[in-house]
Amino acid sequence: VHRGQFPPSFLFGTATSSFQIEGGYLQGNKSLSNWDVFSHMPGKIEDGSNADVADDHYNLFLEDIQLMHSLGVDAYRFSIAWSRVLPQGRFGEVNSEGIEFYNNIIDALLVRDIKPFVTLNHYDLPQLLEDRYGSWLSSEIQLDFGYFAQVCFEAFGDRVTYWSIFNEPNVLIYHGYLLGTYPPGRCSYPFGNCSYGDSALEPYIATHNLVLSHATAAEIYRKYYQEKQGGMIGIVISAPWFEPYDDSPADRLAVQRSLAFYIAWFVDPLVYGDYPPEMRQVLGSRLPTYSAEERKKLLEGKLDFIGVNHYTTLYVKDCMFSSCASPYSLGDAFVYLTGEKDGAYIGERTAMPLFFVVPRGMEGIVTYVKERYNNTPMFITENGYAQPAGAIKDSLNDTKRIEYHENYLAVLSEVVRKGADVRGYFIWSLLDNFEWLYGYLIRFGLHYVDFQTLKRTPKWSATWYTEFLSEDNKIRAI
Ligand code: GCO
Repeated sequence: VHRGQFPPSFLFGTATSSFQIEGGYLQGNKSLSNWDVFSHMPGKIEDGSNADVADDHYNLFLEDIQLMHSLGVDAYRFSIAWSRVLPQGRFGEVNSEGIEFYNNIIDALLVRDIKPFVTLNHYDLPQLLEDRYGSWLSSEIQLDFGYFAQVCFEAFGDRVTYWSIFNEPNVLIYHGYLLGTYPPGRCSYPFGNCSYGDSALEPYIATHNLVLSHATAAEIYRKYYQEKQGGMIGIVISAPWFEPYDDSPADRLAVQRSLAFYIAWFVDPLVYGDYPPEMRQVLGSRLPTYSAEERKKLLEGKLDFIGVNHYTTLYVKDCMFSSCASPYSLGDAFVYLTGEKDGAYIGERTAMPLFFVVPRGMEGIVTYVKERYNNTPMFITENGYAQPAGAIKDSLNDTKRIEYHENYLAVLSEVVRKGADVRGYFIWSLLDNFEWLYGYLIRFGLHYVDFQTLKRTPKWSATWYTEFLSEDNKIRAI
């Protein structure tokens, strides 16, 4: 597979997020984020690590942009740390050092002809907003998020034209409010990592405020920036593919419920102005409703693109009629997710739990999003292969990663050829980095990072990507 099999304007890039790479957690007037605080709590991160330093990208960003330049990417997907730009949320000043940091990144990208593809929220927020009013559980967050979005559009929008308002809100909600495994570490589900309080509605409330925060940011962009800056705004969603465990009507329905409870819950409101009917059917009035005014705001803000983060495919079993709820269920969806059937895995296992190599899943998910959302433009905003932690000598020859990308890209090029409006593909990740719950135990990078010396070394996959992206391959198309 080579880039000539994709349309000439198709963007290829790499992706990162601020908390996972920046470090510098107290540098440049930044305040503590919810993830700073959470990762410092004992027992939350598997290897007992934190991201105080991480890849030290805060200090080494130029070197990292140089690595991207060597790869020959068209675009770079990264996120802005809210706690750097507005350390006190809307209760304090805009931090000029934070603005300067991201300005430097954006300018360094542009002189190398790399397009910035910016995420406003990749899970992290100033801890102050958690302490003061409970972040996503309060409608007050809309004011803060809207203000943060506006500050970013104003400061960077003259050069940034791709805005992902949220990254994987579905992961944020499931981990943060159902399982308690991400901040704020709340459980509304009997199988979570903390004691089960009387809080079964919290995920629905938090999502409601998050979706309305998106709508607020979109409204601000459409009203004040769209015409002048001409950018696209979208959402990025964690989007596995699901296959029925048994070819039974119950399991096939369970697949539809999984897609609704995991993906459409967050995307339907931003396209159709309401939650998915499949969810309403199960939840009735436990699911909040949008007022006429909110619905109007949602519809006017409408997404310009949907970002699909795709890594894995899982089997889905129905639990509505047989009881099988576990941590691998999607809350109230009455489903059970697994990668295993009859002693065999759905695809090759990777170092990441539940991440299996199933290239056909790319076709499944892209086709689902295309059909459900009338071929709204899409980007594959993440796709990547997890290696276990290991010494450099065992990590550089990552032929499995190369194979993974080749196979997923081959399927993607077919789906695009068949008419899916996918406009770009980002490899997760440029660098090995802080992998949330797993700390430094799992490596997704095209570049190996020695977390002692911070030295970056290209893996074989970096060389492969460079070759894949080469001009010769671009020309082969014609
Ligand atoms: C996200 C993802 C990334 C992860 C990657 C591997 O929120 O976009 O969680 O940050 O590092 O998906 O798990």
